[in-house]
Amino acid sequence: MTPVAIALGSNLGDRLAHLREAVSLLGQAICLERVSLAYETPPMYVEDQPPYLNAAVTGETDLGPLALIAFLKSTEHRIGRTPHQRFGPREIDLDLIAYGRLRIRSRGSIPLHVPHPRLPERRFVLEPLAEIAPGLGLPGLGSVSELLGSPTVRAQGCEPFAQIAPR
Ligand code: PH2
Ligand code: MG
Ligand code: MG
Repeated sequence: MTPVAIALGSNLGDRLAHLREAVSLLGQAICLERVSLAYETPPMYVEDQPPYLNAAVTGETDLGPLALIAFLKSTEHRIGRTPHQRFGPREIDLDLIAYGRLRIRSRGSIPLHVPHPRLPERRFVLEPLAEIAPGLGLPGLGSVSELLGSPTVRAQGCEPFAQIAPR
């Protein structure tokens, strides 16, 4: 079993229902350990879109990294994700943040990057992750709580919104 961290986001339709369904489906292939609150966050990169709900989960899985990424994609599909522009609005987004201590930087026909390369600039990923795994080390990037100390990150909005899992 390998420890993994996954970031969740939704800004279309019933955002909270999408996050809850995602957590329930993720449980089919990941032994979930912790589920963060949902946080409401202003959209980054493409600012003309609705606010997001973001969250994070940690757990352990028997899937290899490629199988896990394929599982995340198929789960997005099952929840009803439709094609959207890069950084644009989406029903559900499931991003692999960390897979054990694995570090991949591959620019092949299918680019593959673990840990997620834009993690250090995203409070909407770091804050939920800090709630459930503050000491988590991201290979090559530092720990979650270190990254969250950056002033540019701290300047971004991120407000607790609701509980996802009844735990
Ligand atoms: N996801 C994006 C682009 N911008 N902004 C916020 N606040 N939260 C997201 O999950 C997000 C975003 C594309 O993946
Ligand atoms: Mg994303
Ligand atoms: Mg994604």
